[in-house]
Amino acid sequence: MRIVGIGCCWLWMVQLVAAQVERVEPLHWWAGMSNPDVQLLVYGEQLADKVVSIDYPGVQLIKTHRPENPNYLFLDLRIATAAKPGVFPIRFTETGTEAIVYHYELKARDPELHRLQGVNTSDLIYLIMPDRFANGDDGNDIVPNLHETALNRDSLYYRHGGDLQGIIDHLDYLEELGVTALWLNPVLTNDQPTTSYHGYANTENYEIDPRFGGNEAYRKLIDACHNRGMKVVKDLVHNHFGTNHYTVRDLPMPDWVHEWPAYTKTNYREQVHMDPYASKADRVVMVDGWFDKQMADMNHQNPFVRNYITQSHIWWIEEMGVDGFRLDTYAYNDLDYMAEWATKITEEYPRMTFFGETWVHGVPNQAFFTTGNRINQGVDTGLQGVTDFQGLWAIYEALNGKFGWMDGVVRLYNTLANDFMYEDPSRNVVFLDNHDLSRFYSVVGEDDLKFRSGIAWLLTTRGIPQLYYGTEILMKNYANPDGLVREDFPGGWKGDRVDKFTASGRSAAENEAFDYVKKLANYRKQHAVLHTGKLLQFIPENGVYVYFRYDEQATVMVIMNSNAEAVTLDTERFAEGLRGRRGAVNVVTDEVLTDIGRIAVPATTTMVLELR
Ligand SMILES: [Ca+2]
Ligand SMILES: [Ca+2]
Repeated sequence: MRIVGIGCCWLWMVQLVAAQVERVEPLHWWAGMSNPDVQLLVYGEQLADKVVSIDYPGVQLIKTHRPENPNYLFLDLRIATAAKPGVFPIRFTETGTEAIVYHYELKARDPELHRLQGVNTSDLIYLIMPDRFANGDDGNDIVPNLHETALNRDSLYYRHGGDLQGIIDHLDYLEELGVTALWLNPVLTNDQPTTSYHGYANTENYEIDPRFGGNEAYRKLIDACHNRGMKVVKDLVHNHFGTNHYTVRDLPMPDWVHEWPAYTKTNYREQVHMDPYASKADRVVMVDGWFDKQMADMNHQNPFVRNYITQSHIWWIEEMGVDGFRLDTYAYNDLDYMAEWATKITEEYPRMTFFGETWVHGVPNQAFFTTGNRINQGVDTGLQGVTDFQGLWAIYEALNGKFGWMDGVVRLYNTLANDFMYEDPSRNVVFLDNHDLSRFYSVVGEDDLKFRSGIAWLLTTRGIPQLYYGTEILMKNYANPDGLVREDFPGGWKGDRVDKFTASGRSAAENEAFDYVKKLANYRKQHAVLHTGKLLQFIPENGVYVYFRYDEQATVMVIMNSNAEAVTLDTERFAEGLRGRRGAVNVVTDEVLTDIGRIAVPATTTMVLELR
């Protein structure tokens, strides 16, 4: 369906050039982008001596770069506003040989993209590891020309066969739960020999892994989500490529990746970015050291690397209409590059949203990476939001710790009190677990009351809540090794013994958990006060933490009783939040409270009240 006629050109072109121009990336570009410049990477055998020419109205070849490796050329193109969509020949000539012609396409931009909303506080993000959620097409489980062909559902390390069709097949389930956005762990092709299922070692930048269904399945998923008003967050890895990426196997230039005399791991210490006393040696190892042996650390000081990565991200927005980005291993990147990246993305798409993974320790360390230069970082990264690990540890302490001057629920209060360090803390993504962490139900000792209490906090505090697949059905386990928290969603595979996508396949406790999440998530979805309402919190006393979300229309009161005993709360102290309201409805139970002067709060319970 997409531009009939290109197929003929393509066949003709393949016959002419397949031997020498293997790849041109980005695969295609668009007329009418606000940034007129694009840099094409051309890969093929012995291109170094070719003279390149382009003859197409509005497209100017500004410069041909010839890096050390003769198999690469980089072409700087400037595309005038007046350039029309179409296919144009790029000619590669050399004395005494026939010209190679590569047909490159400038597409028309999709006018629908102006509707791009980004992912914001109105959303509930659901994180899926695509290999482990559902297998919608067993025909793609094994792709023989890729390096890893073993499929073994009993192994924590092998592929299990989950794919994008499996996600499409369960969108009803997710919509019923109250999910409005999906974040998938990276889905680009990872043609690595082992443990390629997790997706964090891409070997292609323009291809969805065929084991997930390829680019067409990704388009189908995004369209299916958009048709339901759901969004899709793409997980991006700037920091590294898989070692089987063709540009890593055949480096365009010696400084394409960070090479070390012997394998050098990063030190995983974010502190070196902000430490006024840090040694240069430690900084270099943090940013230029490798995250893992299968993951080549990209040299972000190299402008060709920057262009190659940034353009591929713009391509996925324009090509597929992805709604948001999650930026992996944020602290391991070169921050000057990340600032440039954010500028280029937001100049092209002012409403695009993105948040960075900041698995770091302490609010200042986390805020350091965010936009606004609030603490004189020296670089304004442009990073809108972060994965709020500080909130995560605070809710763990609130649920599992013992109340004290600095402990228990006080940790939650203290953590939010530090929000002044962010330009806009509401853009932070709050969560209870993810693909790298022990599952929340296990963290709270499989205590159903603590589980519900955490869910209530997740869906009422500030920020964009994120749920990890299976948390809603009490999936459990500790992240040691990681595979234990990446188990298959029961029912996602043909022949599974139970199907927990359906109420009849779930136990009573699992249904209770599912229904609890569903009730609060859908309440949140329908009530703007929990998206954009202000937050007002009170100093916790006697193990009870009280906060309000309020706007002109509505007030929601949240009471977190962290005690193992029921309490009766005298609410006089909270008059500022009650704003004259005398009654309430319990959002979870629908129980009506006619007098909220004193409120009975059960043990280990977070009560969510809509004040009347
Ligand atoms: Ca499959
Ligand atoms: Ca790095």
